Amino acid sequence: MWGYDGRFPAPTSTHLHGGVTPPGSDGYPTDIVVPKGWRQPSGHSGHGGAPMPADVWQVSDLTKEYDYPMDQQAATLWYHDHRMDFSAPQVWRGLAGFFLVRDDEEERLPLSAGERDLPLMICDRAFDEDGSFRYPSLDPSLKGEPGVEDAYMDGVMGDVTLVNGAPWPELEVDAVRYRFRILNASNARRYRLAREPGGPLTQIGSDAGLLARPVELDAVTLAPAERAEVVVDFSRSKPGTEVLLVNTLADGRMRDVIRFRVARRARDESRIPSRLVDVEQLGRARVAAVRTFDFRLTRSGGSHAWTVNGHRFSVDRDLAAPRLGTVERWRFTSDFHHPVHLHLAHFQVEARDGRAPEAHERGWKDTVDVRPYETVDVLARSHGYRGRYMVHCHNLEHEDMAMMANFRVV
Ligand SMILES: [Cu+2]
Repeated sequence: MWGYDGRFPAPTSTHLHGGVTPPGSDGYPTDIVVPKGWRQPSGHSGHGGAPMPADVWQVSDLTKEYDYPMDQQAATLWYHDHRMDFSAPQVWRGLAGFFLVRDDEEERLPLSAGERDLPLMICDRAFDEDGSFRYPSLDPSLKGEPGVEDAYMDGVMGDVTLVNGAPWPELEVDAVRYRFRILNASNARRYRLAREPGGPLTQIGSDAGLLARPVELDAVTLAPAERAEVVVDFSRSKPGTEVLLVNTLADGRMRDVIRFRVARRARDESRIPSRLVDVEQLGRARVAAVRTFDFRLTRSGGSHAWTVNGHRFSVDRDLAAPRLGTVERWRFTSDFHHPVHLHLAHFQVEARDGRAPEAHERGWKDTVDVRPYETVDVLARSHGYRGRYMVHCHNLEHEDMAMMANFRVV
């Protein structure tokens, strides 16, 4: 149940990111919960370009019950706002959180648990002098004109790194293994996370579940909305020393993410098994259809918009109609960094520019980082429910500026 406590001033729509969720509970952008006294402006056009008639809105007053059947495997999911044209400023202000799914298969593994199994939500934000969130909205009340000033078209970045809401925190750890469920909850910033001093990060899970086998990496790259489950072993660090997690894609203060202070030696019964879970390989499945989705900036006349196959988002246009339970090859092409997210359908990366993906990208995913002028093929299975779902860019400013499309599972 999502409900208002009287403080958040604007409508919301809650999306469970990575959830296999019925369409009425998926957080469609026009399926909104509104605060007391809210009047939805009719003719509001937003970045979709076309006026949005009053009848496209499904409005719930004050509360809405969301149905999450949870017929899915253990994974690190999260939930966040998905309101039409306003997701970016609303997530920036804090409408996001973790949603951890567990199951017996995962619980049987001898991985770090309890206080040594920690979610880390990493994001960048900016603040005004009074401590309020600073965001370049055209209308900071979130009630009228959507969008950001033109200079922020590519995405909004902050100058403070938050981990679980705290700026550049320190965490005291035992000299043992920890399992970190890392989420990039930034609107637009990408991270390449590495240890300092150097050492391995062992990735054991991606967006939508555990990997088949652990993968040892020097660094873990996360585009907005991607998750990586990583085991960090502090046992070689002497008590009293520090280990930093840094973002090697950033400079200065924004390079720092979180500081671990290794406090003491301790018993550790965890280990990382060489085989984690069975991951069905979609590469062996029959491909029922092949579709292309091109993510780029489209200029027409004096205006520009982030588009999918040349279209700004429209509630009435479906770009695909996969059949329930089938596997399709979806090819994503781009002009920029676009983290492409599918609702409902989990997928596996099949190829990047025709080459097989690296080992850590061979698990289940719901978001893939499509890099500038790259072609990414994924094998996506539309499972669970029929109905209207979305494929969109998860750079939240691009998303608000129309880089979304419907697909309909039939
Ligand atoms: Cu984008």
